[in-house]
Amino acid sequence: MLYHFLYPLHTEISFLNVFQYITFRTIYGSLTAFLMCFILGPWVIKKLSKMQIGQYIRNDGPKSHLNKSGTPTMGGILIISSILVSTLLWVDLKNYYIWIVLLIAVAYGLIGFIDDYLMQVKKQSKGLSAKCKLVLQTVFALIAGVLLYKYPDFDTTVTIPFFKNIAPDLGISYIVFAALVIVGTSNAVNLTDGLDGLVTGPLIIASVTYMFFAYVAGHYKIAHYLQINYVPGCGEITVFCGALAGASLGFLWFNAYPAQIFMGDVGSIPLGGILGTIALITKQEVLLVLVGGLFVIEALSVIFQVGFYKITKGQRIFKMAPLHHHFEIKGWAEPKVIVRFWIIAITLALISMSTLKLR
Ligand code: 57M
Repeated sequence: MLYHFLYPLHTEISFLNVFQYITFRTIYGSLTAFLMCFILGPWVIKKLSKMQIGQYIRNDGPKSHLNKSGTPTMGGILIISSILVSTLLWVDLKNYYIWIVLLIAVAYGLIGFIDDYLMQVKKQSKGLSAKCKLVLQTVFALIAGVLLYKYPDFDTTVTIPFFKNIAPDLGISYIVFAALVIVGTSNAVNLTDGLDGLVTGPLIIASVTYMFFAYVAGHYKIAHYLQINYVPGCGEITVFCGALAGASLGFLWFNAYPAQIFMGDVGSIPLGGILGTIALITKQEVLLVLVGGLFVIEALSVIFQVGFYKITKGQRIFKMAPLHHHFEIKGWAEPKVIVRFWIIAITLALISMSTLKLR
């Protein structure tokens, strides 16, 4: 909105010309979202504690988690609201892609909210069933897929990192592919959210990485020079990535070990969905396996653990899945697991950036 109100005035006040620059709006979009989370954080924590919206801790997990019982949860409300406010303030609202990513943010936010609401507020032992969550996630992901497919400027080829000559055109099946990416990322991020700041750190890393990819893909000359897909209009996603990184950073202030607040499903489900959608829009879909490699590793640890457990009727590969629990049970201190997993996420993000040159 600031862009729409202030930029047109640049003919009278030349300083307002800066509003045309994506870089300027990205920086201030990040700061807006960061400050919103940072300033409102203590108030939200107090409010959630007063409403007794505290985390219930399963007693079959690592024992160190039992003293986390009652930690305020549903902090995702703060993250998603900060992203929404900052985005509405700083982006060009005429941009088509922004509305797709906002659709996923709001729809997935509501799915997560209902799930948390049933468990944390209504104190039911179970929230939405896994099946119901998956169906709802798939429906909205398919809608996003259709919206992308229908957009005339959108290309349904898939870029394979390191192989610039391999780019299969999925045609209409891109819709199903898009849904798989969005739903898969949402669930992988949700599984990773099991230690203080464990998911927030890598989310910041992934959003900063995609901030670069969105800027580059939306800039005709740079995209051409680096030989990556040029996506007209994708530059605005840079501003959105800034808001995502800023809000996550502001939340991390309170979610860092020992956490004063958890994000809940209302945070992890939409944040993962958003990341998947950004990967699609920037045409760096397959690269998400590397940018969000930590989420992939965590999800695979669950798939292998559950598969092996079923096949062998009770035997396990890991001491407990997802993988972070395995290291906790092995005796690593929680902050050590968290920081080491962040180091892995940073390394993978750096490797993914190298694909800009290696192809
Ligand atoms: C949610 N949620 C955390 C918090 C957070 C299929 C199965 C592997 C599913 C998996 C599962 O349910 N995962 C998704 C993970 C929970 O955190 C809440 O949930 C939100 C995210 N959705 O924001 O509100 C707990 O995680 C800890 N936490 C922190 N700091 C944070 O900043 O310490 C979260 C955020 C919190 C807190 O303790 O209560 C969770 O782990 O439940 N299930 C599991 O992860 C379970 N694994 C399991 O059953 N493994 C089995 C195999 C055969 C599937 C095995 O390996 O034997 C474990 N989860 C827990 N206890 N809590 C089992 C033991």
